[in-house]
Amino acid sequence: MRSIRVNRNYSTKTVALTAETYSDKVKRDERFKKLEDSDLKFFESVLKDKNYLITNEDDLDFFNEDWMRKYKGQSKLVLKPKTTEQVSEILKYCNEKKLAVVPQGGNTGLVGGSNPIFDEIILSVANLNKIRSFDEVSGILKSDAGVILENADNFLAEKGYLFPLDLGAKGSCHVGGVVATNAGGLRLLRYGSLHGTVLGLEAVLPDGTIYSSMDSLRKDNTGYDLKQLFIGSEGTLGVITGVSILCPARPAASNVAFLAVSSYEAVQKVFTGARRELSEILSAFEFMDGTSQELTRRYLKLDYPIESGDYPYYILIETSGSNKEHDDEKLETFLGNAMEEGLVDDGVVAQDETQLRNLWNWRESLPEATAHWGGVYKYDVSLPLKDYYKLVEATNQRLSERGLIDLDDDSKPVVEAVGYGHLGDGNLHLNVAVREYNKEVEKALEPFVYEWIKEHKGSISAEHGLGFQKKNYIGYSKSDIEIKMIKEIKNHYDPNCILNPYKYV
Ligand code: FAD
Ligand code: 2HG
Ligand code: ZN
Repeated sequence: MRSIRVNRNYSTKTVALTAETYSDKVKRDERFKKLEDSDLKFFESVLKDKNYLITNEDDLDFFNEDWMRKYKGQSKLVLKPKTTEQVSEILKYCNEKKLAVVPQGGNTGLVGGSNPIFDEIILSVANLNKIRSFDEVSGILKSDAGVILENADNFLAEKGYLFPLDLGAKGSCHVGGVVATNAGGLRLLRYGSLHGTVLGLEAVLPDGTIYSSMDSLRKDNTGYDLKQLFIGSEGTLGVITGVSILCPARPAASNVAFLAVSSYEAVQKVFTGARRELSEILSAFEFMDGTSQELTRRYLKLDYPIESGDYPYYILIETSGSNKEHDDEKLETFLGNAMEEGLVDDGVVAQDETQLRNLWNWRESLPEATAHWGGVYKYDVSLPLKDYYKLVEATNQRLSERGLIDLDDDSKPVVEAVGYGHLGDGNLHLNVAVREYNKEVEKALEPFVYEWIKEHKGSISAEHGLGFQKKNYIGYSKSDIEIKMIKEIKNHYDPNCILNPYKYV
């Protein structure tokens, strides 16, 4: 199993307080109580161990700041309960006292959703970290929410199974965190969305009520499917404490090919060909533009995987199946045809497990590479494939017209605007790498990017969610009626709005 622990030390610059950077967007809600000694005493009595309360300024930074070092809250308290009952007691108390709470998993989210804005209490589920059970016949895993994704997958590997979601942050993000985000990841193309694979959840509602559907079965058609409300709710409806998920058998054979392509037209043809010719063994189809590769090359200080030159587009294709000989032959024929048709200019196929890992590591290093210069504005979008790359071109044009962008000129705020993503799912990651976060750049990008996406019938969030970043932009992807229904559900379950305030609801 590939393994990267998410690196958070790429910049030594201090992080500006969200409340100051975005003072035009957000004010502290004075209905929320400020933390007092009596509250701390209560939490100590629930957690029964001072180590499960963090109040030290230096230690708090890790929880207050986000992975991109773009957002920073001012929480004075992190609580790390060990049981669902403790989560319930904490939330019941916070609801009664009107203390605001931010649920936090591995803190790898990319929209500022896991960090407070003001003095909200951070409720970390990191200590809820046990695998509860695994049924080797059905493949159903029941796990605490705070289990690190990679640990869950390693556990499953020993049983011959696989967690049906994989992403670059796997060494840090939690099973509960990915469910709360409805993360997509690198193999959604093959295993589908968490809305399909999650069978049941345990979650604590803002008033302390414990909801559980952990015993649910593969098929259960009895009324509303309530767990769906929590999948992708981003910590605004309840704190997820347990996850029951259906896991597929681990494929016996995997192949990875890394290809260079000269036109976007050809990229689309390679995709349709891969779906047709590789069909059931195709497990990932990842897209990267040439400039994203240049940033990665400079960041990793390694040569390109393909040494014959610079190309405008690259593709990573993965196959997973049960019969190595069959899969090798299929991939070879497919690649031979694509080259003969002139769709692929050059390529490498991993010859062993190390090469396979290296190619995936290269792809998974892109988010770190784009953040390496001092900051990054990230837009995670769904677009029809015909328009998929046009957004990167339009953004580059806009930044160039304003004289804001230059890869080699340190006096320009923007380093590069690059595109990569899960093309197989119609999901593009537009990343604008900057030397520092800058209001002029942000004004050039927003709402321009959101308007462009709406005009081209896309979604402003394919998999990262809305969080704080897109709090004012949900209307670009949801109708007034949908927003009204979302607010009604929120008000019903969280009338005091204590859970993850100042975010998208
Ligand atoms: P956090 O960041 O802690 O929280 C995310 C949100 O969920 C917050 O709103 C938080 O309040 C809420 N939350 C967390 N835990 C709970 C809980 N137990 N109960 C209720 N609410 C909770 N995402 C993708 O979709 N695909 C990718 O390929 C991908 N790759 C990534 C690669 C890197 C290097 C990084 C840094 C991030 C990547 N992400 C990707 C972003 C992705 O959102 C997160 O990695 C993951 O989903 C968040 O999990 P977490 O445990 O870190 O949650
Ligand atoms: C990925 O696909 C993640 O690597 C992060 O979703 C995307 O860096 C990004 O914008
Ligand atoms: Zn992604």
